[in-house]
Amino acid sequence: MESPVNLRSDADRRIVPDDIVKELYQKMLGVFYLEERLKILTRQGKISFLASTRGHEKLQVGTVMLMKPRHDWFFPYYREKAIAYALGMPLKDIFLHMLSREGDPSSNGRNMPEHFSSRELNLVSQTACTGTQYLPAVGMAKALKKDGSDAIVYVSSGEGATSEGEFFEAVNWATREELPVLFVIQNNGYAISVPQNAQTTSEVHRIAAGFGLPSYHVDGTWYESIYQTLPPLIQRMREGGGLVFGRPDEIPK
Ligand SMILES: Cc1ncc(C[n+]2csc(CCOP(=O)(O)OP(=O)(O)O)c2C)c(N)n1
Repeated sequence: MESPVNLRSDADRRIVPDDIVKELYQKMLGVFYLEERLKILTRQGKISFLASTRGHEKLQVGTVMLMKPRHDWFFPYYREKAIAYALGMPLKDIFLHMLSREGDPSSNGRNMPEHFSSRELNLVSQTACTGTQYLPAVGMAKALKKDGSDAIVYVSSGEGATSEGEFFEAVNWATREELPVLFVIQNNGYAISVPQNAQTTSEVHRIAAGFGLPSYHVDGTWYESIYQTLPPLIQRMREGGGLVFGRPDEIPK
């Protein structure tokens, strides 16, 4: 049977060490089978909302692997159960949350599915309104910087949510104060039925440049590019250098 998980094998395996490739592959497979099961439960009417991570899971799992779980902070959006999974949220808790059951540690079944949160994992839920994760994420980064911590903050959304005012406020604030925030915009080309070209006349990875924030355009389905691009940026943020995004040849030394 053909593998359900594509690692873009040749290039990925040359650059990325074998143990990392294996861990990435195992975790992506875990997410794949999790999604398959959740799809069935949704069709059975047992889950009220499902946003598949299919095609996003390599970026999500692979980014967590390059960060420090339980030390760094995560403000994901609703299409990111692979973040919760890669951070180590137990499968039982993922299912309890998705099925809106009592005992769900995210919200005891009260919040909308796909809105994971966990105190131990430093994982914070957005609200059902898109874009609401951005300003609290920047506030968290400000608190971490004030405390002298080397922890950094991951915040993300699809390209559609970047049209919202909160995104611009957050990018401006984080850039102005050189806060350790990694903005990860997952551009799958569509915000429900709205294509990217109806969203902006610019390109999503160029928007932040207007605020003085260099942007990187990384192929999130190719782990080699993620593996080479993110670590120097993460390191720089940990050392107090604020936030950066840009092309690999622009990475500040
Ligand atoms: C403030 C607000 N406006 C609209 C919606 C309805 N809505 C939910 S998801 C979505 C599309 C978001 O697209 P994108 O940010 O590109 O993420 P994707 O689902 O493509 O990964 C919209 C418009 C919402 N939840 N909140």
